[in-house]
Amino acid sequence: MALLEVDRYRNIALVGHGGSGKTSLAEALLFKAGTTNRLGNVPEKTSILDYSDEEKEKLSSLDSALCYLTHKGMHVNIIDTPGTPAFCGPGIAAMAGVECAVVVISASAGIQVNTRKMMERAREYGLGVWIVVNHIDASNIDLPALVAQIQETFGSQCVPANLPASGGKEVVDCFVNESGEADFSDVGKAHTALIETVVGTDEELMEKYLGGEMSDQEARDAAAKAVAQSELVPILFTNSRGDVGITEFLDALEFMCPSPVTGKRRTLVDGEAEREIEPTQDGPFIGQVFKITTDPRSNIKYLAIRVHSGKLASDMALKIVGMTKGARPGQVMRSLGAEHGELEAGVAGDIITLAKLDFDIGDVLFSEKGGTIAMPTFPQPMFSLALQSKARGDEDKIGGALKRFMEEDPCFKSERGTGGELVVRGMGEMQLRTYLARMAKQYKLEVDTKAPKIPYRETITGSARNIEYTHKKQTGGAGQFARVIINMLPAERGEGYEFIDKIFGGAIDQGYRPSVDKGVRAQMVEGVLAGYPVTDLKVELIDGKTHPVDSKDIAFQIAGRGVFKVAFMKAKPVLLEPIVNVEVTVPADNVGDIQGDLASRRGRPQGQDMLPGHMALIRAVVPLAELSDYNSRISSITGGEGSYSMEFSHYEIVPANVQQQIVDQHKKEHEAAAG
Ligand SMILES: Nc1nc2c(ncn2[C@@H]2O[C@H](COP(=O)(O)OP(=O)(O)OP(=O)(O)O)[C@@H](O)[C@H]2O)c(=O)[nH]1
Ligand SMILES: [Mg+2]
Repeated sequence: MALLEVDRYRNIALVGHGGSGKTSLAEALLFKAGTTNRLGNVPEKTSILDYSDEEKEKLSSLDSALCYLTHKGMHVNIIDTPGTPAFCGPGIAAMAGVECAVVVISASAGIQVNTRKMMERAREYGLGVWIVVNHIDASNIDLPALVAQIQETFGSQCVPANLPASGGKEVVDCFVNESGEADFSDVGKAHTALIETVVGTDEELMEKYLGGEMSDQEARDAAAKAVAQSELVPILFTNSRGDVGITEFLDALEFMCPSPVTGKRRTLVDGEAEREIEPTQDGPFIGQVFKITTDPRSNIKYLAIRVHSGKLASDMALKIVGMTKGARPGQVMRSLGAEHGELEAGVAGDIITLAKLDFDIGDVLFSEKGGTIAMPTFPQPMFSLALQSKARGDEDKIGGALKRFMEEDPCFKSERGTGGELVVRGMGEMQLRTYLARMAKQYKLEVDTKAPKIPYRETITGSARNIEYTHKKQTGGAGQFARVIINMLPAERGEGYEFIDKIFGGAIDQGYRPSVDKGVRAQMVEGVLAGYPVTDLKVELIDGKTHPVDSKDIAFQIAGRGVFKVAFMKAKPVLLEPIVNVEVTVPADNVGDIQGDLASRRGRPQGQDMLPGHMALIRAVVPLAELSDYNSRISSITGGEGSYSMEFSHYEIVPANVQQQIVDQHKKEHEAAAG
């Protein structure tokens, strides 16, 4: 295929809640445009996008998948993303590859948790948005009410671009048609609303329109721009299993979907310098990695890259900031689900695939001058499990497998937690269980799981001044001597630790002062009160004493540790605990029980929304420590119909009575360990 001009590319990400029909819509588009010669079907396990064994088993997407089609001289790249809220990572990352997020809503389920989340992320990141109301063949649906609710929730700029007609057997385009029959509303009215929203973004055009002088072409040119500027969010209707609204969707891509030229421009940041990247194929190469997948069979790592400028050829040297020697990109490819076909070059405006390169999601690859391009913001995963290898000696291999999952999913983390536990963190239990099952199947690595220790922190709320500590050792061999005097002061939350050398003269030799700092840092890692890392304080070294023979690095380190412990206990020490934002979706009848349960967990309510289908969304901030059994609790209150998600919010001081329990528990464990 010949390479196209930049403005002939369209890049869209299908996002939204699980089961809304994103994958089915993508399959219908591919089939209609002739990319595939049979219509892939999720429940029959013939979808080329839900191609992994796990996706076929769950009948749901677990990772984003790339595909493409050509239509009316356009090359359209489509990224199908998972709708399960716990797998939102790949969906958010996909936004870095496109100009337009297509938010798919099921006509029967309506606006759901992940509909809102993805809408928020897409807007925050500055993408154009389309809404697709799919599954319009479902029974017992109320489309006028859903449209009203979409407008109420997401704004009046959401207007139908077409309307179902003939009892949902077809859709009528409201951009071109000035009148006509529809199942609800009125084509004429919808046409006027749509055109007025489009011309409302441009004064000159508005005048022409009011004067009856606007050409069709002018209206079309303004439409994509209005979408790019979030002044228009077109609502399209589809039945992706029944070939309704699919052709209209494809046609609308041409004039209602922002192209790389009319859509969101990316800004390249290099230190202080910022510049908007011109999407031209003549410029130097700049692209950003937004997806990584490792083929479980061949072990080959594939990187999906959005090209923002220039042209990538296989013999170029690709770099990221900080890298001196470039990497050869190798064969440029184009992905269709699990298949990767060869491509002659990767040009600005397109999405390409490269293999076997050691880069990460978010990396900006360049040929001449690089920098960074902001990614959409990811939620901080807070659902965690501590892992214990079932077989001895597997720890390194487990670390390797987890690293691979972490590379692929920006909302999955593995780390050494409190007390050296191996902890995995994600958006929900299902996501973590999926990765652990994958690890067992693909790598034959089995683990036991338990609730991890809560990552408390220790800090101070008061100051301690002129605290003196002397370390002296004179038994046998060479002696040790160090005397230090410090002030300890609290710092703002999040400031960490600062060491300030305030010694006048030479009370402590210059060379030993960093030793005191080193000792303090070592003690901060171990904690004082209950074995948790210390944070947010300042230590001023104000005085001390050096011995001409016995003073040495180690002596001052020990003194640093010692003085820190004494000062810390005098400076009103407290424990800090992580607080999370929780969103609980439950049947409306369970709201009272859920609120009561949250209150018993020291939760503070932050508001509540009614959702369609007699459901409610409850928001609260809750200490993470109170949520270890929350999954099963919600399940039992709601008979399995409720769900929740959480994100890290901030650290807060633990209430005194709870702190006492944690300190006592630590003492008990410490004594038990000591023997
Ligand atoms: N009748 C009908 N069924 C549909 C339609 N769209 C999707 N389905 C069915 O609904 C189910 C879910 O569709 P998917 O395409 O897998 O939904 P998804 O949004 O990709 O779901 P996740 O990957 O879990 O986020 C499947 O059984 C589809 O066959 C539609 O328009 N009409
Ligand atoms: Mg899917």
